[in-house]
Amino acid sequence: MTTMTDLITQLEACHQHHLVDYLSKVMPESARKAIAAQLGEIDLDQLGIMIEKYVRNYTPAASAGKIAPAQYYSLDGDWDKASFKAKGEELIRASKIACFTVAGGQGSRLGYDGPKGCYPASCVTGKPLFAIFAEGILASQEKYDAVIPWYIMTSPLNHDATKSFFAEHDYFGLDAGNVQFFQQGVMPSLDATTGEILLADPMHLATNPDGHGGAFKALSVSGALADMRTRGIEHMSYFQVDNPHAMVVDPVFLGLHAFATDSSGEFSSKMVAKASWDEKVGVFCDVDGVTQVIEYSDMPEELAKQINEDGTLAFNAGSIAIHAIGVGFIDKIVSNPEYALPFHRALKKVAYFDLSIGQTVTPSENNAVKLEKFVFDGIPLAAKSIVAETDRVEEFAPVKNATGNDSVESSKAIQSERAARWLESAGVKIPRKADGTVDAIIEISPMIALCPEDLSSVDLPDSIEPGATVTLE
Ligand code: UD2
Repeated sequence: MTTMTDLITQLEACHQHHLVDYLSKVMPESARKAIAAQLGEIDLDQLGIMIEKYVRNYTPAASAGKIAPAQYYSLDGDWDKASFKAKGEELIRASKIACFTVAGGQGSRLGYDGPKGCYPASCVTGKPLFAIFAEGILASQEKYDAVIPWYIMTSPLNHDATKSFFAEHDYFGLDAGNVQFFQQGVMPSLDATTGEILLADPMHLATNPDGHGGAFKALSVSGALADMRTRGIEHMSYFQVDNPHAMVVDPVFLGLHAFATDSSGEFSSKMVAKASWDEKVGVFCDVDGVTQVIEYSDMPEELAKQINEDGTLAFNAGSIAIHAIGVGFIDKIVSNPEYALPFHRALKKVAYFDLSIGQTVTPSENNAVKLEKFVFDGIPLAAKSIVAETDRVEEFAPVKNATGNDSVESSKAIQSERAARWLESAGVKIPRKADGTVDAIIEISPMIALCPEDLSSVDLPDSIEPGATVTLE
């Protein structure tokens, strides 16, 4: 156990003199104990190194190496989709696939006060994001006569609220024993100038979730990984909570991930052609011969804008944050320090308790450094990682912002468009406006169809009236 003297020595070594003073001052024993206990949970030697690197002596990383566009399985490419689909279906039928959703973020960008997954996102019935995925899982379990456990990573910001939401809704029809919630870790938020650990209030350090890259460690320490092993799960279908169009299990992609000769079955990804050079999605690149994602904020502008002879973007492989991850890969990452994911540094506004004045300060400018890990930094650590193209409308309708791009409104328009396409493929006449957009609002529940082919057994109308609102439940 760390003694107070050890703690003070460690704090001094990493320039946390404000906390040394605070712990040495006359203060209620409860506050001293609370702060000391939280500090005791942190690897202060390691944190000291990161404070030097990311705050006190921060210099942006130099160029990543020789960057080229990543290779990918293109949508209209000449590869045997039917055979990979059959192999993927076999994995699902054998109950070897689990779903994994990262849901540690709040709905703050949406202006929504609660876990993002509780946000009413479907275009007609306003179904919460969690309900849409739950229905997808229920329908897939039925379709493949399999059990598909669902692991949901929350954060301390929303763990209790998320669990209560599922309980209130009776797990949306899923067996509660097959849904497991676990919390990701946190990192202390740091003063951007001094590297001092900020306090949220006299009893608590200010912390932030450690990024979705914290998933590997959290899967392991929470027991979720062990649970997967017990159940015989071999691969996870990974998607973000903000994308109602994510296919909860995609047999073609899972088959490709697990069986393609250029995949080690460790970490595979889906991409869509970028909508514009500055779309806010990471880009699959080949850096010195290794596939990896360069986040949009780190992508050199001249590369992002580079175009091919036919006018398309050279770096067009946008990440929609859908992956397949082998269970064995999680072990590899968590048990080898050489595979530790790097941290990314973000400057943010963080309210803090100022010890010198004994008051909470709400800054108007960025004042803090948050350190986060990104799950896709696991990609270059896989022995062989593949990327597969998918159709944007089919699989990407993110709900991130209150208005504009990636907003509720844009997501709902994409949802209607996808439903319209599915119905058109089944012979239903769809009203369209002069600009080609659907002149109706259409929602198809995953319980009715997981893909257009599933509509073949559904009783459908011949046509939809212009301006109609239609739900297929
Ligand atoms: C993410 C990707 C971006 C692109 C885009 C597609 C990152 C850094 N960028 O952008 O490249 O693929 O999605 O939509 O991921 N989350 C946690 N814990 C955390 C932080 C985030 O669970 O500590 C979850 C969050 O709930 C959400 C997802 O990760 O489901 C994405 O996080 P974001 O909103 O920060 O990422 P975004 O939209 O900027």
